[in-house]
Amino acid sequence: MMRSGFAAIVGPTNSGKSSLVNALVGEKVSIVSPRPQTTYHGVRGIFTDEEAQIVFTDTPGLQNYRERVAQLLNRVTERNVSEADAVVWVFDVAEESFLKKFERLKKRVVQTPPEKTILVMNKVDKVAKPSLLPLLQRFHEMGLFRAIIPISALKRDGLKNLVDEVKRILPEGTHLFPVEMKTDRSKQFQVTEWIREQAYHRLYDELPYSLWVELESWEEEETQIKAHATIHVDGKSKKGMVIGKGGAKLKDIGSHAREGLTKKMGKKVSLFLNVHHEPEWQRDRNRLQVYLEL
Ligand SMILES: Nc1nc2c(ncn2[C@@H]2O[C@H](COP(=O)(O)OP(=O)(O)O)[C@@H](O)[C@H]2O)c(=O)[nH]1
Ligand SMILES: [Mg+2]
Repeated sequence: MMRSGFAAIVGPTNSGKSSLVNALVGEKVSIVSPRPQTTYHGVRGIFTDEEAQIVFTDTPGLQNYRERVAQLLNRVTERNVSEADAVVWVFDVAEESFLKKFERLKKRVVQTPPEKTILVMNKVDKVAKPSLLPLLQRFHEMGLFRAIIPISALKRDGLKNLVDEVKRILPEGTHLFPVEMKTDRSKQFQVTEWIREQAYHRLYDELPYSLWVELESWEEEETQIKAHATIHVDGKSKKGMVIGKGGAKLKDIGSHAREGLTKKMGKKVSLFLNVHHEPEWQRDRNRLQVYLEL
């Protein structure tokens, strides 16, 4: 019997959700960063074996801020949860405030029935094993989860346990996507994301949501891709930061994104980037909704 369905990956920001989806799929489909709030969209990573096809949906980290952007990002996540057969909560157990974060999100956890809800304790590579036991016990007693699974997305530990557990939740069904497909996102989307990821890496302290990338043109041939893209920022000073001295920062962002994309796409990728200062684009609700696909 073949099973198939959707598993939403949710949790606080920076808990390793995108890393986990990439590890499960065996390929990078979603961008990762040490900064919080990197994922904006529901990005699907597709896992297929002989028994099942699981469509894991990476989601923006849940926020308690009252800011408009945070609220819209929460909505992206909520929608993905409501469409899912299984819900996988991911927490960083190595983080000091992990239990506090859990308590804050509990009102959301209880919204899905335990039969379809799994708790993943991520980053166990950073903690001593014995300290996990009381935690496992505590979460088990809550009765909110059908399974509690310690993993390390980074070291790829415990992934099989998670996959097996999700398989048990999914309904009977055939493939939802072609077997060789790893993500529902287009190459064009990936290009803009890989640029955003590099901008995040290189502008460590300035951001978080004040930057987005728009594709201006796309030319694909058998051996190469040429893309023009614009990095939109919301402040004049930020434009300068993204460009850097003599254009050095922008060049750096472009060359690292290009390197990753060339590897990923299996053909030469050339990127042409420019930066556009757009005052307060985040306050433009319509525009944000279009960008976040709401
Ligand atoms: N040590 C360790 N670091 C991890 C693990 N999973 C993710 N990370 C790191 O945690 C940070 C946030 O990861 P990311 O996947 O972007 O988190 P997200 O915001 O939940 O999507 C990145 O620096 C990752 O490399 C893990 O299992 N162990
Ligand atoms: Mg993420």
